[in-house]
Amino acid sequence: LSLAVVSTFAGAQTAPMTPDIPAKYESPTAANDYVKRVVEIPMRDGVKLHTVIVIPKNARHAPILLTRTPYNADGRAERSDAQSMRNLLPMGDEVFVDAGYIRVFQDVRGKYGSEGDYVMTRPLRGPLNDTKVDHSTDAWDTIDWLTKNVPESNGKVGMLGSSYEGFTVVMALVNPHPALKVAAPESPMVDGWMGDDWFHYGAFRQTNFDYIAGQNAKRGKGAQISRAGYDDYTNFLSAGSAGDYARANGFDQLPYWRKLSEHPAYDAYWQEQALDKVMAKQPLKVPTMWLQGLWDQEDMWGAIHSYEAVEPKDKGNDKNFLVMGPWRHSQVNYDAASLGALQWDGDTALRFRRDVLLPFFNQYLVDGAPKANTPPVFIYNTGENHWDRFASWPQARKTRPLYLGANGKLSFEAPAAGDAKYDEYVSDPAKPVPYVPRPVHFADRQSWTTWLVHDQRFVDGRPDVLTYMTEPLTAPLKVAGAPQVDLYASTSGTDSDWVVKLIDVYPPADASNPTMGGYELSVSMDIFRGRYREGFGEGKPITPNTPLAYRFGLPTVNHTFQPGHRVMVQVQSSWFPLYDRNPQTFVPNIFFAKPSDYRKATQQVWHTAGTASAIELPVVEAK
Ligand code: PG9
Repeated sequence: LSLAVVSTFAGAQTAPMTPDIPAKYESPTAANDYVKRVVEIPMRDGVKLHTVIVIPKNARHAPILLTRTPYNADGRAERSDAQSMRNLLPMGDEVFVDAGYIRVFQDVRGKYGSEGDYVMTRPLRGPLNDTKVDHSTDAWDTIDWLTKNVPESNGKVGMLGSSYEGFTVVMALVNPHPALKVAAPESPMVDGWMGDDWFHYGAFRQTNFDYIAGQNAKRGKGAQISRAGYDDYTNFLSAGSAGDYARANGFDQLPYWRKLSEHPAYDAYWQEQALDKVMAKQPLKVPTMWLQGLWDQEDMWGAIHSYEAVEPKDKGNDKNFLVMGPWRHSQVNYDAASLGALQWDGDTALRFRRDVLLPFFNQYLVDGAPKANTPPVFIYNTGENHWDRFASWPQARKTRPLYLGANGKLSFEAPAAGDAKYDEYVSDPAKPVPYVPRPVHFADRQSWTTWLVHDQRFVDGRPDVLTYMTEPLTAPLKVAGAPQVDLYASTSGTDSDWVVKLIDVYPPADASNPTMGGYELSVSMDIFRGRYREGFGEGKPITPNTPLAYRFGLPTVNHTFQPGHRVMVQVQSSWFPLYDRNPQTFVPNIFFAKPSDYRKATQQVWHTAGTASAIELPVVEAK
């Protein structure tokens, strides 16, 4: 026995102290049904962009599906360590894999494997960008290279991607390469001030601190902000202003924070970057499907406003398409049979990807593919639980004012003379209204992705939240378009936020689904920073104790309030800690408000003739 051990040992080729990590290790690929090529594609300025190309084995004349990402191209193309392309690529890609597409992911310049400088949502060349490159040129150069260097392809490229990746799709549409044949910007980041990601009508979204640190502290995966405690309500409240929070967490080192905080108003910095305005200037050259969720907690503005901006120039009604699903942000690429407590009619995202998106892409990308039966507008009715196919949007041609009245009444009848003129509450910045029940934990993904459909009963009844409600409906009430807020309100302060929520109140009991009994489902809601009442370009102090008009659009809806349900409107003046607190005293820049600027204010919502607060509902009248 001892001889055998010695002889085995003597015959061994690998010395015991050979380092155990080889210079290079590659998994065997013979069994894979795809080939992966990783290439560095040169741009016109010499910068090389890291690009992962996944090609079905034996592909010929295959179309290319391209996504340009700040989120690690290598990682986007390795969902699992798989032998099959279907398992390798993200879930949303499965329908394209089954159809034989070549899939390409590329790191945008300056992130992960790509060379160059990273500039957050790099503006187009022009007043804000004096370099020779932007995402429009990078997409052009990439598509040009792909059509010349991927022999398995048919030279036709489609682009798709959600959020930041959707923003890069829109950028590619600004001056599209001729080989770009079709595009789907999914929840694209289009206007960061009006309602995508950074602000909503000027109110800053503090969840962005985590995003900015994660995105900008390093070229690869960035930094995490450490927390004093679990409850972000307490963490942010004890920090003071958003600027105080930033300073305490080292954000002065991050140029993007400095840019954001130097531009609190909708000045040229934001206006120049608003891609819906850019897209509106010329007709679309590439068939484009603008797509987003109806409860998109991150990019609620971009797709619908781009669709609406471009539509007047789509003379042939053959280039501009709109899709809105009953989805959270980016849920189009995942399972969408439910959202929070809401159950849909099957997996709404899969059905869309399979039955609408893929045939649309095939039509323009697959040689000889039939014309797809693509509806100009494909939108989910969230009250009746089905998809609608429409020729145009919005469906409602006019709006009907739903009036806020005395004693919590909400109705289509204007307020009666003799009723109380207003309702009043005290908004205290030391006790802001939470946007979800405490403890608030931004990192809780379930809470973040479903907060827009959270049951609003948790604040209904708070002394600083006003509630107005109709009688139970006797007939369906269908709204299809963007509700407009027409609020007459006064504040004892010199600045104020106004949060307005349009809510579907379910009947008190539902034997089939008991937990939905009395559910207060927000159909559409938003926040408006009062200092921008007279114009977004510059914040101005509010005249105290005077009813003034606040007009702003709420997110688009396609919802039928069912008989037996009631319509509710809630009004409040904070939504914390998602939105930074308004000090309620006018200061030049709210980011840097001092503790003494934060003051209680008495708020009044008016309902008299001449100052009749209402929500203009885009009602589709029954035939
Ligand atoms: N909503 C994210 C984002 C996009 C653009 C800028 C900042 C954030 C995203 O999901 O990509």
